[in-house]
Amino acid sequence: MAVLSVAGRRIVSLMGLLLLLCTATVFAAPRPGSNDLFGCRGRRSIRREWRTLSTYEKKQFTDAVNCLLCKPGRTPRNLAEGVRSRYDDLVLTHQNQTFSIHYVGYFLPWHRYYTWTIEKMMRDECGFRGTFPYWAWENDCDNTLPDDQSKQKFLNSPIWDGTTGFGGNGAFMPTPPGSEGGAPPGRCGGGCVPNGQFKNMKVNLGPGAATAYNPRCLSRDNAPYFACWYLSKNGTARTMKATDFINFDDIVEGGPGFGISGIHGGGHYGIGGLLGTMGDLFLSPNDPSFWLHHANLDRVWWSWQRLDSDNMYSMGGPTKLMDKTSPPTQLTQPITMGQYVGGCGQAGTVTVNDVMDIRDMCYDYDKYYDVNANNVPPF
Ligand SMILES: [Cu+2]
Repeated sequence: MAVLSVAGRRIVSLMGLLLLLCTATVFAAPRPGSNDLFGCRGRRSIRREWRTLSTYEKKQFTDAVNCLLCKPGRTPRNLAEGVRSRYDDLVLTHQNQTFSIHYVGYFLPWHRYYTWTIEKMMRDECGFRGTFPYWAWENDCDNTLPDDQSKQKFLNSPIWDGTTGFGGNGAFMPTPPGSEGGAPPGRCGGGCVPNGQFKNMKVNLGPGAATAYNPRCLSRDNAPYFACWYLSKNGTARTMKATDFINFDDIVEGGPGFGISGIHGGGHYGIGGLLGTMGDLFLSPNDPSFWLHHANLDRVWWSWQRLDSDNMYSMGGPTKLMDKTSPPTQLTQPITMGQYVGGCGQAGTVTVNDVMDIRDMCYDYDKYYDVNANNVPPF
């Protein structure tokens, strides 16, 4: 073995230092009283906004998603014939639980654990060592601009970049007769995603709750005007000003109807419109932009939790879909991803209480929203 010169050793140690600086993981002392249910072993990864990632970091993320799209699924065919990939296992879990995880108090905790689960699968099964991204949508939405400029700003977001990003809008397809009621105002796509890192992916399940094998393209039907109605800075600020969890969840989820969609529906129907994958309540995780949107919803919730110690473990809201007379959601409610999702060592079933503090789940965010929806350092 060659002996390194002093200069050579200096280069090696400089490389080591650079590697250390480049890694997305920080070491954090476990919080007192936390039981390391999620196996953090003192490590915490810090999620960052998509456009602050380097080209290399973006590729690490999209490669890991593509890896899950290529690995064989584990759900037996007799349970869901359409499942082909590990990614489909994840989509199926969302499809199967759709009516119990939306428009209920349980919505935010369930989707927090779901997003944590894909990150865990990417790390454990696909060797992902990168940064999990979020989409700070106000960067692409400014409803104080004239309509045409606001639309162009949304469509030209680096999120949709045709090379490094999630790809652009589908070609315009007219609203099919009879489905006008499901079309968000200003929808302008509907066809297959034409470029980007997921251009060739196959959507195997759906539409809706269907689980037969039905391979087709990933589709997008952007509705920029509608999206920015909710996702401009003032929509997030309105959410951050919620007075308690029930009020907060109500504003985030809104209701059925394009006039009351909230920041959750604003992103789903703003990206997926009527004919796009993200607009399908059951199937939306099949569009990888789902994870960017949900990571930011999670960041809004976490930022709101951090505003006040009363918010941190505040829970409630209906246990039955849109039924405000149903019993309130409790911290003891179990959350499950089902038998075929997650990996070695994943806590199979956790409770809402377990996912209330994301520092126990081995991650945090580089920036939080303040009450006026400015991005500020963690507080
Ligand atoms: Cu969902």
